Amino acid sequence: MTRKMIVAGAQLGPIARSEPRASAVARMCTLMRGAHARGAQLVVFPELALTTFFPRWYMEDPAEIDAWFETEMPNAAVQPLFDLSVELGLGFHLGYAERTAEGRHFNTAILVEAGRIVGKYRKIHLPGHRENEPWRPFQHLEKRYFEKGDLGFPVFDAFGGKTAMCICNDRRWPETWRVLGLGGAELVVLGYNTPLHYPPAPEHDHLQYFHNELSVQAGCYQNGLWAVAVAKAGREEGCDLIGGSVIVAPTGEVVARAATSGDELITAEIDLDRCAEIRANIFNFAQHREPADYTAITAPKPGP
Ligand code: ING
Repeated sequence: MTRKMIVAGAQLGPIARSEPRASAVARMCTLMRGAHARGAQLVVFPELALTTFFPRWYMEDPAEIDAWFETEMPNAAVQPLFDLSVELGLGFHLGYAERTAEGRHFNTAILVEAGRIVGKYRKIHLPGHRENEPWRPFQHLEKRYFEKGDLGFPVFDAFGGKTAMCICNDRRWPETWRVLGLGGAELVVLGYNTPLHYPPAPEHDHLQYFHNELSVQAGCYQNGLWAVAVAKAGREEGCDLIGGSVIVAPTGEVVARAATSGDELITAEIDLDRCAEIRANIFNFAQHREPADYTAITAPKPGP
C-alpha cells in the first residue's frame, strides 16, 4: 500500500513594502502553475506571504498596523489563487496576517483543498519582542502585532492523509512537532521568514540555515512525518532573509532543497505510508514513550 503524492514548496523572494498584494499573488500563481506542471497536488507558500515582513518595523498607529492584515479570506486580492487552485485541481497552504471580525490579530496559515479552506492554524510561538528596541538594525515585533494562536495544534484530514501546519518559530520547538505527531500528523507544512542576522546573538548568524534544517529534520525523524518548510527569502527592505526551503522525509532525510533566495519551486514525491517505518518502530509512541516521566514539559511557566 502506498499513498504517494507530489508536493511542492513555493519559495518567495523579497516582497517590497510597496508591493501590492496582487503582485505577490501573481508571483504565487506563476509558481502554482509550475507546481501543476510537475504533477503536484499541494503547493506550500511561505508565512505572511501576501506582504513584506512588516513586524521588522515599529508602528503605533492602529490603522497603519491593520493595513497589513486580511479581514476576509478569501478576499479580492487572493481570489486568483483560489480560482487557479480549483482550475488546476491543486491544493495549497498560505500564510497571512489575520484580523478577525472582533478585531483580534493573528499570524495565520490555512490549508485550501478544491478551493475550500479545510484547515486553519494560528501561530503559537511568537518570537521577538513587544516594545520598540531601536538598538536593533531591524526589529522583530511579532509579540506586538499578533496574539498567541488560540486554535491549538490541529491535524486535518486533507490531501489523502493527516495534514497539519505550524509557522516559522514554531518549528524550533520540539513540543510543536510532538503534539502534531501525537495528533497523528503524517505531513506538516509551514512557512517562515527568518533573518540571516539575529541581533541578540550575531555569533549565530552563520548557523541560520543549519538551525532551520536541524529543527525540521529532527521534527520529522522524531515523530515519523513528512515536512515541507518554505521561506520568504532574499534581501527584503534591507533585511536578508534565509532561503533554504526544504522537503524532509520521516527518516529526517532532506529530499528537496531550494538553491536560490528568490522565487523558486522545489518538489518531491512523498509516500505518506513511509511514516510507518518510524511510527511503528523506533518511535512507536504506544510502546516506547513514557509521558509519566515528562511532566516538566507541560508544567506551567513560573509566575511573573
Ligand atoms: N522568524 C524567526 C524564526 O524563528 C528567529 C525568528 C530568527 C528566531 C532567528 C530565532 C533565530 O525563524 C519568525 N518569523 O519566527
